[in-house]
Amino acid sequence: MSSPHPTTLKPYAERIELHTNPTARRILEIMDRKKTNLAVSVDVTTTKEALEVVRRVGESVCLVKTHCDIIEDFTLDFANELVKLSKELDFVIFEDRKFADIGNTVSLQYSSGHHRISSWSDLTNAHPVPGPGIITGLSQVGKPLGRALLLLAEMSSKGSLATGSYTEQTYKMAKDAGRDFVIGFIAQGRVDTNPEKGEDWIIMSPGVGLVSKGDKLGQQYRTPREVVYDAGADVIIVGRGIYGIQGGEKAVKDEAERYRQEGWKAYEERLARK
Ligand code: 5BU
Repeated sequence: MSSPHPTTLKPYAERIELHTNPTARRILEIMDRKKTNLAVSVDVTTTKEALEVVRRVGESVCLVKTHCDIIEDFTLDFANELVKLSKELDFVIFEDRKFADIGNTVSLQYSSGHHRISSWSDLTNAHPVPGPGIITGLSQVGKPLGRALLLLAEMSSKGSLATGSYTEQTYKMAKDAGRDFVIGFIAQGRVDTNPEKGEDWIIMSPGVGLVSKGDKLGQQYRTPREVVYDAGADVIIVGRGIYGIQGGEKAVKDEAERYRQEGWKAYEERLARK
């Protein structure tokens, strides 16, 4: 058996000092303080439902992930309410925008338009496919605001082309950019192979479920333990497994707590492997 990835042996709290980006530091601080590596993806289509889910799961999560372009009645008032809840309930906002264009266009998509993502989202993500200009374009907008970026190194969906040398080059692109704005990856496991001393990346994995193994559109699920203990990811991202649970308000809250406990147990067990 190969030895565990060095980052996976460090407590989240000890990794804070390895980051200069304020959002990265805040994520790790919250994870440690609230004992949670759970992110809930709030993929509902109205602001009312979205705020309801956030209020139910807020205490159990380190991050709330949004897709602002699926919300029919999105306004900046909604975004402000989300920011208020993120302070009250202590979580980071992650707009899963998956930017994928040239630097100039993504900087406009990030700062402007109907959604003004950079004004309310602490963290966002981008496909590396256009090359490093996408990082430069987004960082011009986000870095002065203390925001952070994840690169999409892998995806959870069946048949994804983000594998092998694409994933390796994504890691290299992040290293070349430095860790003041790019703080990690969306990936299915540790893509930061052979990290140097002091190098630390936050890995977040979607495609997590305790019950279902997938959906009819190519999504594939693994359990929190497979993601955190076996694959060494830092944050589990759960959508339908939590907000889609039947049974009303309390069921959603309880299910978030169940995933939080599963994710945290897997993290504690991975630390104990030393
Ligand atoms: P689900 O309901 O748990 O399947 O939702 C997963 C969420 O994570 C959803 O918002 C996706 O857009 C997002 N996601 C994903 O599922 N897989 C990926 O590789 C990436 C994002 Br990147």
